[in-house]
Amino acid sequence: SKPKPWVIGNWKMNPETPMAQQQLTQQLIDQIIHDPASDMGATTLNLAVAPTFLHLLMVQQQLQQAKSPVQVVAQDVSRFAGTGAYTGDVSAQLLASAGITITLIGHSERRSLYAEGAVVLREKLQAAVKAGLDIVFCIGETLSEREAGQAEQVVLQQIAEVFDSVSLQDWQQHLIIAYEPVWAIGTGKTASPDDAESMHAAIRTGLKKYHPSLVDVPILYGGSVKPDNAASLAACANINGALVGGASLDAGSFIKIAQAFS
Ligand code: G2H
Repeated sequence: SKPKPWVIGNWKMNPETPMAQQQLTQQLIDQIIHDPASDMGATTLNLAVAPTFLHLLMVQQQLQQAKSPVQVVAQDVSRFAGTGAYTGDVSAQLLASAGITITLIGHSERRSLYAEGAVVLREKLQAAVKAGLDIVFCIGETLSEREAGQAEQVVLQQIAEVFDSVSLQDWQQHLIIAYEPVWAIGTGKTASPDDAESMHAAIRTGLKKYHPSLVDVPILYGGSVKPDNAASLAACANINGALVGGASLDAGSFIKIAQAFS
């Protein structure tokens, strides 16, 4: 059985003002309410957006007050658990105590722009599971790695290097994988459905080797997902949803993508 799909809008460091954040949120609320036939977020789809830390609670409150099925996701989490003297950081425990139940970890922008590697990502995974968060763990190869024929090996290594940082039970209950080929992020290039599907199948086979129960870990695709390529990605057997950057900043586009996966 295919796991229930996820469509997550990664707003990154957008939009610019609190009012623009509220407007985008309101558009999601309105357009989803106006499309009751799709039943989005209730039984067929997990639908979520990831605003900045600055706007996370504001957006969450707005969605909750409107009884919207859209959930909020943190874009990142501190490597340090609990509370304490960590200027500028937001821990998993602070997120959990504010009702945020899920976070991204290891997005390629964190890996490349902030030099986050296995050591940091293992600590972030541990901090997140300790606080009971669900995690969208992002992996993906660069263009040069793909051209060198190493895409699968790189991606499986990104799982291997963190795998034992959390328990098998955490993997079964709290982990979602997002495969985002770095060369497809924000570039307008998408992996073809065939390339994406073959990587997703390889990831699933890799996970099953750790334990057969990991066959059900949702594996999302990310990298220039748009309304016009969402349906062909959604049709792939091993693609269980999408992590959407640029296109999630337009409510109409984001909802079309969500509909393709619902
Ligand atoms: C990949 C993706 C969302 P975009 O970073 O995480 O962004 O859809 O803009 O490529």
